[in-house]
Amino acid sequence: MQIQEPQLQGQDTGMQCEDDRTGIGVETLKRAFLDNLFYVQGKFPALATKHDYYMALAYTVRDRLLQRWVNTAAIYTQEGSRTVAYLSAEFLMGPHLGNNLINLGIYNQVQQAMTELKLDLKELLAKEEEPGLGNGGLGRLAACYLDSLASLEIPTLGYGIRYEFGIFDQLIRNGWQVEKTDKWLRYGNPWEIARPEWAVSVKFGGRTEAHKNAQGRYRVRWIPHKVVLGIPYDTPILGYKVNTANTLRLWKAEAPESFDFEAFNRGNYYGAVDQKVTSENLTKVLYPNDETYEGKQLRLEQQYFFVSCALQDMLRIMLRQKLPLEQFHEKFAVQLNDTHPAIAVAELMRLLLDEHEMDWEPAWEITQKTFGYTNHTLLPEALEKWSLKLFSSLLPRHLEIIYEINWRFLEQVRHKFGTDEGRIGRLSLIDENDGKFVRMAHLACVGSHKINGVAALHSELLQKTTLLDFYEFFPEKFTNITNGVTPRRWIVLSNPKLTNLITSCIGDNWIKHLEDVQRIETYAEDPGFQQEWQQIKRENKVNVAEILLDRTGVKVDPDSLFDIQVKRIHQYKRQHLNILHAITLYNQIKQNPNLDITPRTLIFAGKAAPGYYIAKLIIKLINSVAEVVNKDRDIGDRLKVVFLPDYNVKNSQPIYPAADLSEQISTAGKEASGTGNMKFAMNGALTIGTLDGANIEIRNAVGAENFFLFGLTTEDVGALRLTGYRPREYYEQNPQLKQAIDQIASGYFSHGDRSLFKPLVDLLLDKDPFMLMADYQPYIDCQQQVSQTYRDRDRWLQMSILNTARMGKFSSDRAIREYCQQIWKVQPVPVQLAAEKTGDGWFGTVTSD
Ligand code: 26W
Repeated sequence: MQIQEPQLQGQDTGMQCEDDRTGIGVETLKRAFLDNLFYVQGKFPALATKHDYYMALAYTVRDRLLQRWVNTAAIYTQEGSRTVAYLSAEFLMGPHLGNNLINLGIYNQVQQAMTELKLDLKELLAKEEEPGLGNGGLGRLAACYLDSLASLEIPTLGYGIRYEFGIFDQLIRNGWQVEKTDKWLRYGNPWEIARPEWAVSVKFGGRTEAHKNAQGRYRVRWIPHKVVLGIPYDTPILGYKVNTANTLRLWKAEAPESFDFEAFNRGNYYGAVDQKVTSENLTKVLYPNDETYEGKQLRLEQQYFFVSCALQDMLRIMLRQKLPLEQFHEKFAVQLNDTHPAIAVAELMRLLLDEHEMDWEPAWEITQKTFGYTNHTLLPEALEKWSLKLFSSLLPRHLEIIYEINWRFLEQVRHKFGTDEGRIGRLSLIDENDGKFVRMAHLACVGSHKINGVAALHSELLQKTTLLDFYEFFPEKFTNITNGVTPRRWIVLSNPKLTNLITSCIGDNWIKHLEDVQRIETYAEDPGFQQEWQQIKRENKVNVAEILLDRTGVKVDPDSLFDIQVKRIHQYKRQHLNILHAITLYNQIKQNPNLDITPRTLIFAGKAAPGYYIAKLIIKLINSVAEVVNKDRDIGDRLKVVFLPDYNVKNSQPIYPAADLSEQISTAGKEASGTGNMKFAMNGALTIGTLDGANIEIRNAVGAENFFLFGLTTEDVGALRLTGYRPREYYEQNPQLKQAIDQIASGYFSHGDRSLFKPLVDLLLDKDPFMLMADYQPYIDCQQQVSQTYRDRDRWLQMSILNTARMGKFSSDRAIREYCQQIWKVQPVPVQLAAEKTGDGWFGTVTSD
């Protein structure tokens, strides 16, 4: 067979002068696509796999991004723009292709081009391996914020870690979670560009030496035990229908030389290669713990590694732009996404003091003005603290700097409050209660000018409890910025049908200004609109029903109420409360086989941390209940329980649009914000929830009458704890609850095995740390309300429409505007396409550094 270079038959319609690398006409896209298949993948259609086609399309789209990316960098360099640096150990970006098609505004053209080539765009989109470089809420929030920052034309660099293995893939075997490594880079990543020319060195271990410099000043030199190279990999982050393409810069660890030459020359070839392997281990794998801190050395190494890379990179940018280091805080607003990057406070001090010979006072002023700190959790087990032993062996110089920061800080505390040793012990950066530890949240608080929580209740609780002493010392630092999510991914990309309906009524301005979606309120009682709304929800449910059948073998009825809880599996999120409801419904039907109840499909998905035994047991319980319920002929289509494996960004996208009911049932005071709650409500699901996190603000926004509220408040939880909580009493006094628990304990759902769920049952009856027993009956009653309301079709539809209409506040665009105004003090810098600006673009003269 003779292979020829790709050639298309026929004429380009209208746009014959389009550049093959940037044009967006359908014919041009087809030509560019086949061109990339040939020149990048080295394939032709007869041999190409679906994945080859995906890659060819990804490169075609990337080509169309590059002009914007390069122009953005050029403008920022030329204007020396003030820049946000978002430091996060996690970025849960999700697949890039679909999002880039939306943001470029070429989804329809590309779909047509693929159709004309007899390819299905949906199938190609499904081929993308998502970069799962995060655990859950915190990592996904970082991704939504990058989308909004670019869409609002704010100069931004996202800094993080290029984990070779992201969050594990979840398999379900015999009802149990099984973890599989996530080899997301296996077939290459078309969205990143390595920039080895900007590599930096990061030191670890060793010792410090004090000396006097030429001016007779006290200086410290750090003599490390090892050095690791950080190689940046850049991914463009395009804003929605703007020319801004910001950069996500992720760092990979490498050995400084491919060989340790000394060892090599001694004939120790394997020893030499070993060092390379050890260095590269640093960025091998994401820690899969969510909300549980573990004092693992490699985790601290990862944190320091990426933070040092990021700060050195910012210093390089300043030097290149010939800005004096005294202006560091004017050039960069650096945000710490939780305490994972909090070591940045000590590292910036070290760089300014030791490497750039600045004095303490100006260096400290710059540092404090540079950083903002976002707290994402109140759970005590999530607060990071590192043992002095580990810390001093890995970062000896940083420990000295932290001691000095602490000493000066506690002097100020004494000055303000006198010698109140209790208070000083509580505020100290060093925890001496039970062994000695560095408290990372304290370092972040002292080293930042602003500290924020992520929902109104969470920020209030931070100030009243976890960070109370800091709040009393510098109240002006504290603020709240309620989380938001990007409507581009979570409505436009995930729910195209709803997007078209809304746009056909009010135009498409709402995609950039979600407050505008309020204008659909006038249609909330319009029968024609309601009819279309219902039809779309039904089609989205049919889609999920097909996915469930395909992945689990369970057939569900799209006309039943889709009741969905998807999120990390955690005791405080109370998936097991939801399962108690499932068992209760099951028992009600069994006791009264003719019971006329609202048919429901309960859908669960989420990963458990591999070492979190109880969470894994909850997954097993869900699957065990599902097995009994789904095959019981008495139950029929009135109740189904399904656990969808491997919850991630890609798998979640069809879920939100298909929900009737969103489960947000955490114990009050435990969920900092939640963001899934927002994605559901935006897509017209009604929420059943507690007064926790952002639920409170969602309820205020959509109206109490359009929200199913139940359960203890934060105050109730505190009071009940104080008066002595006795979970077993609820069990003994409530026959329905007793029956459900007894069934779990007796082996009803475990083929007679009474030991399987015993740890869970004992925990609930004896300790019940998250108060399921107290909230059980109010939850069941509230679910009864849900079932009643669902029967009133018009009422339900009206509530659903009003939920979507009133969710404008929860766009990440609003959240980012608040960060820009309150914390970062940064302005938009619009980018024009080069051709619009000057004849020859930004690249008139060629220079090299
Ligand atoms: C050190 C172990 C560890 C790892 C991750 C501790 C804590 C975390 C994160 C802070 C956990 C997390 O993702 N928190 C979630 O952050 C979301 C975004 O603000 C909130 O919406 C969720 O309520 C919060 O649980």
